[in-house]
Amino acid sequence: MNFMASQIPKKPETPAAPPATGSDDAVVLERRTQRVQPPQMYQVVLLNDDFTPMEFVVQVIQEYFSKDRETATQIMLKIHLEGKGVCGVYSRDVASTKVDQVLQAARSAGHPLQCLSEPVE
Ligand code: TYC
Repeated sequence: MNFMASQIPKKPETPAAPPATGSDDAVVLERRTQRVQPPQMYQVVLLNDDFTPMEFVVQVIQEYFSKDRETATQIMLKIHLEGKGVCGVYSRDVASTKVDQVLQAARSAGHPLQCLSEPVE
């Protein structure tokens, strides 16, 4: 029978720091820099257009971005005046789902509202 290993075992990514001993035999733990980065976050942005009713945009922001009516109205007005506005910041998958939901709701209602997600920073 052949007992040869089919894969060379991988080295652990972050091997434990060996305790260093100083001259007085005290154990010194080495400080390591944290290498894991937080996940990239994505902001969901609505774009202004000349046709989608303000009330529809407010309702979309309330429903899909969990904003109260006043906050949703402020965001809608910012988009209306400045051309675009951030409605929320999420992980990539959640942001993508929000975009799909908003576009689906807008198309179903016959509005040209545009929505996109982009990495934060
Ligand atoms: N500009 C639109 C209007 O005057 C309102 C609007 C606001 C449309 C925000 C889209 O993302 C938008 N009816």
